[in-house]
Amino acid sequence: MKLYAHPFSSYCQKVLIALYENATPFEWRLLVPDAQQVAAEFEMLWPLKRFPVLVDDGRTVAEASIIIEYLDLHHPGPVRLIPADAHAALEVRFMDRFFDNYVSTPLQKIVVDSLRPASQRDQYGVDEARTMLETAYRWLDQTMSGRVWATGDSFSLADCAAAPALFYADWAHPVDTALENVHAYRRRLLARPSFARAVDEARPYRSLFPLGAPERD
Ligand SMILES: N[C@@H](CCC(=O)N[C@@H](CS)C(=O)NCC(=O)O)C(=O)O
Repeated sequence: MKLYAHPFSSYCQKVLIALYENATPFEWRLLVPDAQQVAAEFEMLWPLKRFPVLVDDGRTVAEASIIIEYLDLHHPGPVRLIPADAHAALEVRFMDRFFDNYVSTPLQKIVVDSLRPASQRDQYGVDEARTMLETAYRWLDQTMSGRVWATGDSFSLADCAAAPALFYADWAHPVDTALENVHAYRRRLLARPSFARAVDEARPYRSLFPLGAPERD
């Protein structure tokens, strides 16, 4: 399998966690500015040019959640990231949507806006994104009460989504210190070996964070 990805990208880290959880072998196709051949392959595979993209036996799989679902179906390992029970799987997919739509999406809005020329910035949209993050953090703090992982005791697809989302969201819009359940969950995610590895592999790229990476994590 080949993974078109960049180590500092949050959605790529989401998939890397799944791969590392099960020690699934794959070949990196590193999307860096001077790798023109890789970029050309990537654009042919997925003209929408959002990464990561997985290629397995001639089949192209895009969208991080779908890649993880695909891995669970076609390359399962000891850690099942989608529960076999359909009701439990629904809850996992719901929490995965929560982290993508209400943490990662506003996070991306803030980060991408900061890369625009000053005259083209969208202050209204950024304020909306910050408000959404505040609401999401508060909801998550209540939801995580008594839970170890996003849906309870088992690590899942939802935790793959949560780890990079909360990691970078706390950099862009810090989580209130009063939200202890969110902070504790974020720390547990950082201590998980699969995510710790992804974070370590991305350390050389921290200067890419346009808002300035804090001296922590
Ligand atoms: N919905 C996509 C989002 C992927 C995404 O936004 N990836 C970012 C990197 S974290 C990207 O491709 N950025 C490049 C761009 O926006 O041009 C998924 O779940 O995989």
